[in-house]
Amino acid sequence: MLETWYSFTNAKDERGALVAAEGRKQIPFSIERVYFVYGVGSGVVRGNHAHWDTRQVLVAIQGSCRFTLNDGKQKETILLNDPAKGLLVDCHIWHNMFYFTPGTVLMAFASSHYDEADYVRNYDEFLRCVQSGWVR
Ligand code: T46
Repeated sequence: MLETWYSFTNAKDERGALVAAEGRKQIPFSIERVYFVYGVGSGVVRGNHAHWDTRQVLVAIQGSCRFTLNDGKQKETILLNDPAKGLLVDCHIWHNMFYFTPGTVLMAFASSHYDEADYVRNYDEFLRCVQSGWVR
């Protein structure tokens, strides 16, 4: 099972709703980076990579999309459509996202600063990393 979810604080009252997540509480690491993806066309596939060290929690704060998680042995496709629930995308997991509905905003909390050297963008290289136990 590759699917791990974190439930955020969701404070709803007559004024609306406020969703909050804190590092090392609802997010299982210290948050070093936040970014979001928006304006993605419905036929577009993003991702198609794995990370050496970066761990992430992803949340569709508006709209929905699908995520495929693949550890080299099993693969799962997951719907993100709840602004108060975050999906763990751990390091060493090949991931891609697609079927963005119009207006979707996908927010990411990441455990490290952006570094292109942390990416494995070639699928054959990813499979070699899995085979070798991710030893550098
Ligand atoms: C994931 C999804 C949701 C930066 O400058 N800083 C950043 O923090 C990131 C993540 C990217 N960039 C630059 C690097 C590229 O020139 O933005 C461009 C697109 O990045 P990337 O190809 O990584 O975008 P996605 O949408 O394919 O993937 C990213 C994350 O890498 C990925 O792990 O889950 O967003």
